[in-house]
Amino acid sequence: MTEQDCLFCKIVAGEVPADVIRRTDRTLAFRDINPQAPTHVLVIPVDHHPTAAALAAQDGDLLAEVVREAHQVAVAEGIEETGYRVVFNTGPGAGQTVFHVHAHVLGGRGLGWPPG
Ligand code: DGP
Repeated sequence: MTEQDCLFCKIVAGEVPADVIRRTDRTLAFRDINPQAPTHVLVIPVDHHPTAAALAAQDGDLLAEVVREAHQVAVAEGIEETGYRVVFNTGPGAGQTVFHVHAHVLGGRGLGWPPG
């Protein structure tokens, strides 16, 4: 399930290059082009779903798989022990700019709270 003109669908299809670090049958993890921390990886479902809320409604198992993969990224990047953050920006007011659901996995530095 892909959507025309979706940047992350194009990354899944290999039409836009990305630094892919992990993949499963249903997910892909690649480095953010504009990293906000020493580790900044995006985990997406291969299929197109616009937001975390939409994915939760349509396929909760797949959303759980995205979160499990976020944890595997943290292990692979060596940030599990020190702590890391998993963020789903949901909606324009929260800063979502790409409407193909993605988990930001951030770590490798101290992370302040509350986020901006
Ligand atoms: P958000 O603002 O939550 O929708 O996050 C979108 C992220 O996607 C943002 O941190 C920057 C990243 N991004 C945008 N374009 C590209 C791209 O072409 N390649 C990669 N790897 N990341 C991108």
